[in-house]
Amino acid sequence: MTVEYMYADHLEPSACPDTWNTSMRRVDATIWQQYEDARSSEACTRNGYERVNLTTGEVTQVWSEITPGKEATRYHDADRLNETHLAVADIYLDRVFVVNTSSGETEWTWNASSAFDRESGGPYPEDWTHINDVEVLDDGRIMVSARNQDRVVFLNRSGGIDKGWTLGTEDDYSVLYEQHNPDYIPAERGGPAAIVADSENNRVVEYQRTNGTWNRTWTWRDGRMQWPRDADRLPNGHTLITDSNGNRVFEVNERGDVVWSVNIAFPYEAERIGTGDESTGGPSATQATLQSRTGGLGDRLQIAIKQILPGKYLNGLMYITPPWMGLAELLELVVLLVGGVVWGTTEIVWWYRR
Ligand SMILES: [Ca+2]
Ligand SMILES: [Ca+2]
Ligand SMILES: [Ca+2]
Repeated sequence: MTVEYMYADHLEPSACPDTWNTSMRRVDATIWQQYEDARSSEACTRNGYERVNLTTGEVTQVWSEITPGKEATRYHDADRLNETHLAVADIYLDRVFVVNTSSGETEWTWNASSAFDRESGGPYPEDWTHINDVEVLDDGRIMVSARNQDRVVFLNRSGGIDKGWTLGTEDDYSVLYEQHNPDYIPAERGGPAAIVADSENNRVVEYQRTNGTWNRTWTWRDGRMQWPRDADRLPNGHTLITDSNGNRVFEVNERGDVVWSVNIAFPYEAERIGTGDESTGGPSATQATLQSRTGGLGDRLQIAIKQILPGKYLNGLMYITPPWMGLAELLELVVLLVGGVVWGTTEIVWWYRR
């Protein structure tokens, strides 16, 4: 009953370091100067990895590191490499590094700049790659999700990308659109396959690797799904899905039916306790002969209504509205406001004409 997780804790300016370790400086001097200027007034973030014993409640700090600022500087993920080492998805410096948690030393680094153009992805360097997930594979490689490049890449430990393995192409939204949390399913469980929360496409997908290419073998979406950010294939062939702006965590079976669903405000990711990390032990969609769900008539109607507003704006709107507000409530609010304005204007016009 022990759980390990990554956290990001925003600190008051007074709790932030006076001087930053030089390794924490961005290559770009302009941005660094902005941090220097803002340091007296701006908060910073402690990114840490800790372990909690759910029986006793005892919390053990494993490792942590402070980054300047708040936005796009909080690490989203770390994965355990062995007893003493973690692989960290460094969203701040656009890299993946392996840290020895006993010595605090960084022992291995892969810089995204060795593989991607500065013109790719988001604004450089503020939120360039938005690296949001890292997974240490049994074969020694590290799988990395570069959200803003719409790509999942496979790193070998000699420090390069396994080029033929990259899943997704920037701005080819038919494959991936700003994904989160890819999980690797190895050959012995019916892979190689990757199950991915294809967030901006409002779906969860699985790609199977056949003859050196990735082919989509499974898709799940319904009308409510909005910005999913995690999907775990469970050992029994079910899939645990985290629907961030749909405000729910739920599980679907092999036929694609929802077997249970819990409403929860803006979840990021979910784990089934006892089945191992992410999709450990889960079969590929091909092996478990999973059925896709792409939405019935009601779902398609809901999806069509949602498409009136571009996904990014809708996600932004869902992000700022209270968690109890779903798509239906949002539409009701729009009807109320538009109706109110039209009614009010009509009344005023009639008043003056009288
Ligand atoms: Ca991970
Ligand atoms: Ca997952
Ligand atoms: Ca998970």
